[in-house]
Amino acid sequence: EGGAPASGGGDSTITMGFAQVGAESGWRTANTKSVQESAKAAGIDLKFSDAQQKQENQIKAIRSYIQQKVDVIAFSPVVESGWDTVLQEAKAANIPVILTDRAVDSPDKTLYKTFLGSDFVEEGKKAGQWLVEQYASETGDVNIVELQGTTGSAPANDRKAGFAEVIGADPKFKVIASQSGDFTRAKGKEVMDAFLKANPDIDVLYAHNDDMGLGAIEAIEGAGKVPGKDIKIITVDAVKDGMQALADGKINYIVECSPLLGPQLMDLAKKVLAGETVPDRVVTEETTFTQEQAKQALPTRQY
Ligand code: GYE
Repeated sequence: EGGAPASGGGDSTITMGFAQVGAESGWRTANTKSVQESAKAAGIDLKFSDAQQKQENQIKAIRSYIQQKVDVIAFSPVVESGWDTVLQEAKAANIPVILTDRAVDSPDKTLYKTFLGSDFVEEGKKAGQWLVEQYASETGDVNIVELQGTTGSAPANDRKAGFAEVIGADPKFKVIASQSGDFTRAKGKEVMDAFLKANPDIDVLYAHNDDMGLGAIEAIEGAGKVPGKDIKIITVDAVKDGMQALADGKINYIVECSPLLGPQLMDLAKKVLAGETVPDRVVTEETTFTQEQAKQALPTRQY
């Protein structure tokens, strides 16, 4: 396999430095596995780091990849802002960068070659559309609580915005509380506990990922309420545990977000290094699941 520039250290094997967000959720675990397996399958030498959801750790990892003169850097930026300096350093070192999963807000689009991942605004809209349809004949207020993803992250910003846009068309939909649960089960439970104590009358929970929804289910059951019935639950991701809870009737609707980005990422890296032009945006294809659809999909679900 050709394509690696001479700076790669002699032979033609491509070396990729991958700076992962962390291991905060089932989605992330599946994403890491996909990246590692497809690097292996593509014959790409992968250097992998886990930033434990901290931007400073990711910046450190990227700087070390620059120092090691890897051929290509790929990363999933934990938050959207604050990347310009380190991306300029990679550019100055002639190392192409590919964004995967999450976006950066840098106005200079020459700082990276392409961005592969989901359309998170669209995911938020799908969540909102389901709600609007479910409550079409409802005339009273619909009280919603929202568990946001990691503060400042693209999926948290965009899933909130897409949802708000759709439900905003009807004033009966009231978001009575909205707080970050950092995309983890533990935080999802903790924040939902607080929501339940402060608000006796919650109709709907919108959680920006399955894991926070699953943590919230524990809080709801702990408060003596029935998840999926007393409180309707919408989440995003569709990882196994989420799909199981959906099939069991504890979640009502899941918007899919695919973590299986590895094969496309390796393909894009090879093309970039071979000097081929790649689209500056590659959007992941995904669907949505009702409880019935989850029952059907579960047996063959890959993650
Ligand atoms: O939805 C969540 C994970 O960036 C799309 O990060 C990803 C999100 C995913 O922690 O579960």
